[in-house]
Amino acid sequence: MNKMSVKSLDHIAIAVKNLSEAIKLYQEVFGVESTETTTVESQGVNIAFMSLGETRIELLEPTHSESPVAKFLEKRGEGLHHIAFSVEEINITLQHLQSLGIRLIDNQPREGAHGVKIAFIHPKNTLGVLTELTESKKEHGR
Ligand code: CMX
Repeated sequence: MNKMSVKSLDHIAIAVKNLSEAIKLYQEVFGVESTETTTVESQGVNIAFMSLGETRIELLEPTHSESPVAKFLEKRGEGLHHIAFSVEEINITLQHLQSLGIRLIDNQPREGAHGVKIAFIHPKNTLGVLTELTESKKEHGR
């Protein structure tokens, strides 16, 4: 691989204090209809995914006070938490980024919502924006 090939913007994630209020805001103010909620206990988050055309908004609510998202809310308040790019082969992409000297938070993929493989790049290398890679394969449609 000569360069990283991002397939699409999978989602934009926003950290929120109260998931049901945030969903309500998106439904009532922005008219977003499709909402799916899930919990990723290993990462301490309740998640709402809302489809918006080809991409999605992901609302993140901490499940407990030690969750990384709880710490984020304490430090920075509600707001943009990360963006996520869809890639086909996450392991190959991570190896490629390492070969370029890009600092990763996850050297190996971890499990995200719905068991999808994800990995975070250190925000120092991505203009201060926490950036997630999410493996997109035809079978799970992401
Ligand atoms: N935006 C910008 N910078 C951020 C950040 C954010 N959201 N979160 C952390 N950082 C910065 C930190 O300030 C820190 O900077 P320094 O190294 O300069 O101190 C650096 O990034 C590393 O952060 P950390 O908290 O020290 O690192 P951890 O390894 O403890 O945490 C992280 C890694 C960021 C992935 C984790 O804190 C986190 O946010 N986890 C939640 C992940 C999440 O959103 N999961 C749901 C995904 C589900 C899915 O998409 O399927």
